[in-house]
Amino acid sequence: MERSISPDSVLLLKTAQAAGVTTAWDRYESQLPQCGFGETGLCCRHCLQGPCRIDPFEATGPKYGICGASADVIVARGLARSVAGGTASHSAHAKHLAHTMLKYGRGEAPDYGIKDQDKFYAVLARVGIARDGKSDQELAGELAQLALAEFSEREEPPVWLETTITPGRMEKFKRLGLIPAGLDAGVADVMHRTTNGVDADAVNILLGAIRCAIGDYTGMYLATDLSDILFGTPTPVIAGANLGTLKEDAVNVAVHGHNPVLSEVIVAQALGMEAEAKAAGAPGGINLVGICCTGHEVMMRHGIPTATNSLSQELAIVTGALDACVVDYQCIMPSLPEVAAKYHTAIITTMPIAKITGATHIEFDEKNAGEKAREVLRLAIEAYKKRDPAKMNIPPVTNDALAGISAEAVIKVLAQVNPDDPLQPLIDNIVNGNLLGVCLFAGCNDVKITQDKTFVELVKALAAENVLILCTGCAAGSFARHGLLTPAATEKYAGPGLKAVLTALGQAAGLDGPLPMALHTGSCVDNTRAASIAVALANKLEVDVSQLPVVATAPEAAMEKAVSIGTWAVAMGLPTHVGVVPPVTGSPLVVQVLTQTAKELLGGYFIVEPDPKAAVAKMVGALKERRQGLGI
Ligand code: BF8
Ligand code: SF4
Repeated sequence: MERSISPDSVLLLKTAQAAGVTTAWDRYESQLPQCGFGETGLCCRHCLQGPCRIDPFEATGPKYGICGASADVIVARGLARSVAGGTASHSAHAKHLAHTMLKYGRGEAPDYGIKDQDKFYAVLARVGIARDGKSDQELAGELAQLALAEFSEREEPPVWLETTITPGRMEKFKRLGLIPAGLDAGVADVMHRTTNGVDADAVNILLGAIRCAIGDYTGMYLATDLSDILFGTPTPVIAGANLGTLKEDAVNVAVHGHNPVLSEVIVAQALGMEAEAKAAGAPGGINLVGICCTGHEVMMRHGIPTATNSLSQELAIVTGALDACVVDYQCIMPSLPEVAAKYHTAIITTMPIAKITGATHIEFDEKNAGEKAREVLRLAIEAYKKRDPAKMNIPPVTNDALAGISAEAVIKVLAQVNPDDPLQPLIDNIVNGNLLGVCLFAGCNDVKITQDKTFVELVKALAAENVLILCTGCAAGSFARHGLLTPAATEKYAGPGLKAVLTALGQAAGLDGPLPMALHTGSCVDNTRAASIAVALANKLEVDVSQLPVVATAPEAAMEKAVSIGTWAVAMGLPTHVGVVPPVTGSPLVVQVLTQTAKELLGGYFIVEPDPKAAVAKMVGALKERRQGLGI
């Protein structure tokens, strides 16, 4: 199998092989063939009597685990725990931001403040905190307390859920018992009911997983709100992409992981340390780049280039030009110090819950954030001095990428067309057929399929069908690396209706050409930005999201976080495509619930389709079905 179609990855994979560096792709091959029981979800290790396996092929093979759990129960439990893993990750990210805001409110976080007061006040109003002449600092403390209260057991529905979805959806969730008792409570509930001897009804377990995923949505929404308040709501910005954004003459520092709490301070401190870098022999000063979602956070707020994605993170080191990689948490390969041992790169961990053996740990906290950021950058400058020019091999591949299209930015552009009613032009163009509908691209690269191939095929085909594309996280990173976040891509690939709409919006935004073919909506937690646009459309039309011609896709999904996001997308009413077969095929019942019953219950459902052409046909079919339902 071809490993990647990303030109920089292709070049560096050859370099890695020549240098004897083992990458995720090599380790994947060493795992083959992967265990069929695991692949189909038919393996359980939830108690010490296991592992138990169900044999789906041989009539004489075991059909029940030792405790009596059936294939359906084992598969549903496994999936539910993935959703809990994803939800716990996003929720920890959200809580981290709430704690930062709380510390700011107490005067214990000198490097932080309120960057977007308009959004701050808008969120306060939405969640029901009256300003009453209080200072921003006091209000920040109140908002943080309210945010933290979302996570534990509570009697009232989570505020960030109730105030951000359509009334109809809220009603439906209440009726189906799908409101989590709290965001962490949803995770704990799944862990409880999936342990030995609790829930032994596959459908009931899946409902628990959906409830947990609705908590995931809530935490993600909250995280985006707090990030925007603390660090600014993104506005359109042109940045670079690919590993060619590393510079030969600069101290190259990658910020990698997910949470902007650390990377924002590094960005702020880097400016003040340019002279130090130059004195160390780097005329280009400090060159910051991003990897994974931390990369997207700083890309959309500061125009910092996105170097690469999760799957190809090791290749950033293989350029021989990366002086430091500073990480927070999530999607960071434990192999980084091993790869770095062959080069000069300093791998720096910063979070108490995310250390890596072999890395340098500089523990970060908000009280002394600036000082810690300078310590990190100083280590990068020291590492730069050890760079070996003979090992340097920066691929000559860069692309421009327009990023920072927050929901607020979308509304602002639309308001140029119709100041009184910004959403109307979008609705008009959906109704008149210029736009067939909207597709949100999300999710990861997955080593099991050729990196970026499905992303690129799918996005070109959907754009040709006049589908408006939003993208986040590694999907946005993938498009950036292939030059698809550009006006030129619109000219080349968009169908006539989409091109006309993006050109009109581009003109309204004061650009020379159309808006990019895909709109970079942020990091993975920012998938809720796209959801908020869909909710605004639904509310204006007085319908539910489940009636809108909107679909989602994670064509190269890999992580548990993608599973929890996909699950809440379905819960919100979206047909949701996945291009990698999740470990559920061992239970026809679970497959049926996810792909069919969910549609009857929630309007949203999973479309599992690895073949790109067939996937496009199914998504276009889903959009047309929705249009028909609306009579357009
Ligand atoms: O949260 S898309 S590989 S980097 S999980 Fe990770 Fe997947 Fe990338 Fe961001 Ni999202
Ligand atoms: Fe086996 Fe049941 Fe224990 Fe799972 S919970 S390992 S199926 S005995």
